[in-house]
Amino acid sequence: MNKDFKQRQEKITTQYELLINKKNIPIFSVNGIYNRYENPILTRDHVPLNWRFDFNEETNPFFMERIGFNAVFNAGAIKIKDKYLLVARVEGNDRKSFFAIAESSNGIDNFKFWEKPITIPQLEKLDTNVYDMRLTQHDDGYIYGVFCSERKDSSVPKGDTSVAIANAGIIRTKNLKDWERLPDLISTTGQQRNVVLFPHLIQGKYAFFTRPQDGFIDTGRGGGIGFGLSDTIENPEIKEEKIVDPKIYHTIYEVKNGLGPAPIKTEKGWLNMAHGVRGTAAGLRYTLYLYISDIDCPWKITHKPHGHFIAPYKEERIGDVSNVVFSNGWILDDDGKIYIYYASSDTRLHVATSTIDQLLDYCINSPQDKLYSHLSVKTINNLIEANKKMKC
Ligand code: M1P
Repeated sequence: MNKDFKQRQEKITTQYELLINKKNIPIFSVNGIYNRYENPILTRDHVPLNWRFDFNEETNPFFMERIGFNAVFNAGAIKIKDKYLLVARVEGNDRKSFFAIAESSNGIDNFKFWEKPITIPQLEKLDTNVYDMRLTQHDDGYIYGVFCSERKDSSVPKGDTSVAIANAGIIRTKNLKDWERLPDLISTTGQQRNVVLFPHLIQGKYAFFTRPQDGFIDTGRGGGIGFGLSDTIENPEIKEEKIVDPKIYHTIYEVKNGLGPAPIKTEKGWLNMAHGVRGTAAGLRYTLYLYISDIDCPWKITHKPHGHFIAPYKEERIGDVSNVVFSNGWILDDDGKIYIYYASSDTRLHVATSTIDQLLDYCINSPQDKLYSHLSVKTINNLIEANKKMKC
């Protein structure tokens, strides 16, 4: 056996084993709302070696990587039989994203990919790219995966090779292994990304949070996070969308927003996590925020704390698309602990933990955004005055 081949294979395998078995440690939380952890839970280096290297010395004498991966991020999440499962967005060096399941027994470290990525069944119109799957365990017995299906816009002039159309693709399964493809969601409001299915029927129908948009990047008149109902899931169609959470001037969701994971039903209403996007001189900044909406009328927001809940921090700020945090997966355990899976800068995936009690307290008791600087100062002064009384 070629010495270099053997040495490289051994070194790379040892490093890989160390990485995927590394323990993760919570970082003390000053804000007391959630805990970050020391290490990202999935990166491109976690992609299994047999997806990347040809282990045959005759065909790969230099033990070179044959298939390169660029990033692992934006993951849907679900817990089944005590296993924390993530359907991660894996992006190859060829810029194509696909989905792959990674599993851990504690939700914070030792995530390992299943044997092979998910093969998404194709419709007549093929998906050029797929990403950001939201998982929903529905009362009808299926686990649904709603994701963005991206295709070239064939209506633009021939030389324009960058204009795309985004739609909500839908697949379902009972075992996360055999997936059935349903038709893409039809809506009357243009393109769709960040579409999320509720776990229960609402008014006897399949209910979705949507994000109507005029163009592929620009939401334009789309207006914000929408809500709509479909009579069936086999032929999903939303005929009317209400805007639930509009984009607003000089907020963290001034440019656009979009729902994250499937909402969690709580005794105070639906707990929702979304991303908000604002413009800066350095480009777009994506942060995460929470709000509660009414159980029977989920399009009515009842509590919404001011500003962001999680924003890019330290090394999270840097990556392929810098200054971004994005989340499309969380898991609520029976004991009330919540695992929030968020990605930083379209490059790597992290976990933060909290509890349902902490997040409801945060949503209900944090001040709202009053939309003007002088009103923010008033809110701060109210707290200072209240704290003065505590000292007496
Ligand atoms: O690059 C940041 C994010 O951009 C898109 O989100 P939105 O549709 O709200 O702009 C998505 O492509 C997402 O995957 C990505 O993380």
